[in-house]
Amino acid sequence: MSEQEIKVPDLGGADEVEVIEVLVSKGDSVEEEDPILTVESDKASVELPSPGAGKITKITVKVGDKVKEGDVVGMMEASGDAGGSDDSGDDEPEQKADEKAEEKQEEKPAETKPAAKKSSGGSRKETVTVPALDGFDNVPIIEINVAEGDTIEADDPLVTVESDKATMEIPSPYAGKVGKILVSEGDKLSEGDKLLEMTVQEDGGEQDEASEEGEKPEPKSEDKPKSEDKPKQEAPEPQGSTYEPPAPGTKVHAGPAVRKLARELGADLARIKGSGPKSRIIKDDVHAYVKSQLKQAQQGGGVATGSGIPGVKLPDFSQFGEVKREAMSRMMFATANNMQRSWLNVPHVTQFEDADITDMEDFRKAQKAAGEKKGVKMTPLPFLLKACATALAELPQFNVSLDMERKEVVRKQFIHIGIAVDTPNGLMVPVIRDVDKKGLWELAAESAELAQKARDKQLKPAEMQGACFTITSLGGIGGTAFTPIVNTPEVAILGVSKAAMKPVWDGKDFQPRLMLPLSLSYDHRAVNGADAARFTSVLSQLLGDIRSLLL
Ligand code: CAO
Repeated sequence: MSEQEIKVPDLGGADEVEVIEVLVSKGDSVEEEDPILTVESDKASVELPSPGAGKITKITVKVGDKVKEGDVVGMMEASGDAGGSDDSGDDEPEQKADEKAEEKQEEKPAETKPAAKKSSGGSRKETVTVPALDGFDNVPIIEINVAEGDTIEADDPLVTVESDKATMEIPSPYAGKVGKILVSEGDKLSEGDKLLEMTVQEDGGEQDEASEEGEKPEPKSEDKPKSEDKPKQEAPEPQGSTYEPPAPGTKVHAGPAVRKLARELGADLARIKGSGPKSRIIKDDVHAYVKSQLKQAQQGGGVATGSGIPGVKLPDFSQFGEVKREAMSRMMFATANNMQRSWLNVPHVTQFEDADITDMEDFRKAQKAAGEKKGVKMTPLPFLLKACATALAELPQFNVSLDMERKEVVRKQFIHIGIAVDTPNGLMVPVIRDVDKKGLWELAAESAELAQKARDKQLKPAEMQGACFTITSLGGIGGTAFTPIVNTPEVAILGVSKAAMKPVWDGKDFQPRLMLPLSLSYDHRAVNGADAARFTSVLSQLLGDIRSLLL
C-alpha cells in the first residue's frame, strides 16, 4: 500500500474555488473517481474525483477553504488488491484526474457573460446564448430554472447542465424579463447555442456595470442571494413538515454526488431545502430530510400513530420514460392522508349482501312524473339513506365513535349520513343531517343539491362535518362489489354497486329479480361480524319491502 496525495486538478481556468462540501472522511474507502470534495466558483460547482481506489487517510481542507490547482487536499492509501486498480496502471490516477479536471471544469462559465450593451433607459431584446463551457460540449440540460415571463436578475441561473461528473448552472448575463425559451430539458448544449430571449431593462443598473467588465467580481459576500445572509455551511436546514416544497418545475441545485445519494435513498430533491451556498442541496440536507421523514413516520406524522411503517421508496421514474410532476391539490393530499389514516388505524371487515329492489325500483320509476313536477329526480340514493337511518336506529352500535385514549364509546343521539360524491376535484363527502326525520323527496332534493355544491366547490366546511355513517354509491357507474374504507371516526360505511337482474329461487322457480349489491365495511373494534350481518340483512329487508321504511 502506498500513500498518495489528493490534489486539486486543473480547474479549467478558475483561479481559486471554494470548498462547499467535503464528501469523504478519514477512514472512508473510495473507488477511483468517487467525489472527494465539491468546489464552487462564482458560477458553477464541480466535484473533485478521487485519483484512485483506496482509503482516505487525511483530509486537509474544510468547507469554506479556498483551493487552487495543485493544492493538496488530502492523502489516501491506494488499495493493495492484487490485480486491482494498482495493476491497471499507477500513472492512471494522475492522468484521470487531469482528464477529469478538464472534463469538469464545470465550474466556470466565467467568460460566460457576453458583454452587455450599455444601457440608456428603456428596454431591448436580447437572445442569450451558451457561453464558453470550458471544454464541455454537448452537455445535457437537466433543469430549466426560469419560465417565460419571469423577472430575473443578472447571474440568476437560467439552465442547469450536467455531465457525468459535474453540474453547472448557466447564469443570465442580464437582468430583465424572460421571453421565449428556446431549449428543452434533455437538449444538449454547446457554446453558442441559443438559450432564450430576454427583454433587458436599460436603466443603467448595477448589473450593467458589472457585465460590462465581462466578468463578475470574485464571489464575495454581496454575491450571495439577497435572501441568504447566513454564513455558508451552516447546519443543514431542518427538514421538518413545515417546509413547503417548491412548486413543480422549480430548479433544484445539487451536485452529481448529492443527486446520486438522493436517488439511492429515494429522496425527492424537489422536496429538500438546501442549506448550501445559493440554497444548494448538500449531502447533509439529504440525510436530514430522510431522517426527518423517518422520524415523522415513526411518530405518526399525520398518518398512523406508532405505525412505524416504512415509506414507499419511489424510483426515479424518468429512467423509464418521460414524466411530468404536478402538485397535489390540498384536497387530494387531505383525502390521501385520511384514507391512509383510516386504513392503518381501523381493522376493516366487509360484509356483502344483495338486496332485492325489484319492487323499490317499480315504485321509484312510478315517481318520475311527480319528480318532474317537483323538479327533483328520485334516484335509489334516498331509499338507501332512509334504510340506513332505520338500520342505524335499530343497531345503534353502528352509530358510535371510539375514543381509544379515554377508553370510551361515543354514542351519537342523532343520525347524520355522509354521501360520497365523485367530483372533478376528487372525492367529497357532504353530510345530510337528521336523515331519520326527513322524507324521500326531501332527501332526494337535499342529496342532489349537496352533490351539485360539491361538484361546484361550494360546500362549506360545516356541510362536510358530523356524519355518523357514510354511503358511497357507485351504482350509477358499475361494478358488482367493492370494499370501501371506513370514513373514521365513523365505524361503518355502505358501498353500493350497480343493481342487476339475477335469477332468484323462490322455492319453486327461479324468478328474475333486480338485485342491488351492498358492501358494508366496518371497524371490527366497534362492530362484530354478527352485527354487521344483521345490519345488511335489515337493509336488505327494508329495501326489499319499502313499506317497512314507513314503520
Ligand atoms: N344500480 C343501478 N343504477 C343506479 C344505481 C344502482 N345502485 N344507483 C344509481 N343508479 C342510476 C340512477 O337511477 C340514475 O339512472 P337514471 O338516470 O336512469 O335514473 C343513474 O344511475 C345516475 O345516478 P346518479 O349517480 O346521478 O345519482 P345517485 O343519486 O344514485 O348518486 C351520487 C348520487 C352523488 C352518490 C353519485 O353521483 C356519485 O357521485 N357517486 C360516486 C360516489 C363515489 O365516488 N364513491 C367512491 C368513494 S370511494 O373512492
